[in-house]
Amino acid sequence: MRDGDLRRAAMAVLRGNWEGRHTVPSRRLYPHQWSWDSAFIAIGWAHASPGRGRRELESLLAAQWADGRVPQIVFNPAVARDAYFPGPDFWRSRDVPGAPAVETSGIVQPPVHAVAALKVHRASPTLGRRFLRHVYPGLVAQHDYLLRERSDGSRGGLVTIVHPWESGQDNSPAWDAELARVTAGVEVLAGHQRRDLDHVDATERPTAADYARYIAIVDAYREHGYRDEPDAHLFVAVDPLFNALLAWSEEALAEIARIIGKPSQRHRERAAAIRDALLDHCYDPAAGHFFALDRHGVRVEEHCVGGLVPLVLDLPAEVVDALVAGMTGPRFALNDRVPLPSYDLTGPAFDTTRYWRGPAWINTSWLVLRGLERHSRHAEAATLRTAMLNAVRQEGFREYFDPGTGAGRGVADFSWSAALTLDLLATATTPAPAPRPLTGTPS
Ligand code: 2M8
Repeated sequence: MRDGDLRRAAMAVLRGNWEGRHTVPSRRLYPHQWSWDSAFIAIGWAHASPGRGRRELESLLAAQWADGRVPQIVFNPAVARDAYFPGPDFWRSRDVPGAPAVETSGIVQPPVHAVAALKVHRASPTLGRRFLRHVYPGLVAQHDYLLRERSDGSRGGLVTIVHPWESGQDNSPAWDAELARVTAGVEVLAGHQRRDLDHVDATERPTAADYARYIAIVDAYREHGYRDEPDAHLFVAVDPLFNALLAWSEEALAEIARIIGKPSQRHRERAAAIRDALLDHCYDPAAGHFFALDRHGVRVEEHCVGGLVPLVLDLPAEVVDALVAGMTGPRFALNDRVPLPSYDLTGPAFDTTRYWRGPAWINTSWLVLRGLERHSRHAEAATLRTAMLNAVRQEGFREYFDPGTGAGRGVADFSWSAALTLDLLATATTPAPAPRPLTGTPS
């Protein structure tokens, strides 16, 4: 398939999943609006219809809670209440003071939205300045919530996630040990009906034992009115991907602030502080990888693709070299056929089919690709870009891909796979702009 045909096919997926104010990740499996999906999708719309990109982010921010949290899911009232589990009757956001009028879940997802807003602005800068003025306060409040409620100042100020769903890498082996501490049996699922298994083979999805724990974690948080009180959380972890995207988005906020004539220094300082904390706490020089932390701040030595995502930040050269060595070595086996696996190909928990335990995803590879470009690792970036395009060309815009064969898995017509393909095609010949130096020198 030629680039022009691939572009048209990607645009057809986004148009087919457009709901008037937002885009569903998948009509069948995910029929509502998802937070970080919307950010990636807006990046795709920036190339196809910047107006839709703006609406995508504005509709998500319209569902922001009074405390600043941007919810993981915004439920579409026009969709059957039981079309997705856990749906609005499970989360019961309407019972919570400060929740928006539209029903949402009570947790968050990785904050890559300021990066998306900046890309949407750059696609149509004249109109976009008004757009940036409109979304800037919500994006600042989103970060303020995380830095205020999810960080106690320990671990250098890194923010925590309080549910595996908040990482976006739901059943990653990085969460296994922390999740195992949640004492919930499958009886927790009684009275609930998982809808994911109507659409995707059970071997690709989280197990019933995992789902029982996911539900128990939300039950506890909901009982606390989704307030981040210490005993509200059965699960606490630090995710390098989540924190790297927060820092990257702070850099984007600095640029947005500059464009709309507001002070930007605080954003640059925050970005640098998070980057430094990632280096101090999550980076293991012996392994050459960024690891997640458990609730006690101990590194979880599982090599997950999220541990390569800090490449989007300004990093010391020896750290970049080590990450690239890990990516091209046996654990991630960078090649031009299949995007990066979500988890160590040689790891004890590796699984070719279960979605965040091995399969290759377009969004995480896209993040790593942008990181490689930032550090002028053009050869590796070109290889990864070829792999991503080969995957979608051969298999279509699937949700994820078998990390060995490249066979498409999960649902078809998955929005962020299409959206980020549009970004890849649009940026083929444009070298990434030189990174702006941050406050402070990387240690
Ligand atoms: C997957 O997560 C949802 C829960 O949020 C699910 O499995 O039901 C993940 O891949 C997540 O990263 C993604 O945002 C979501 C929608 O595409 O699906």
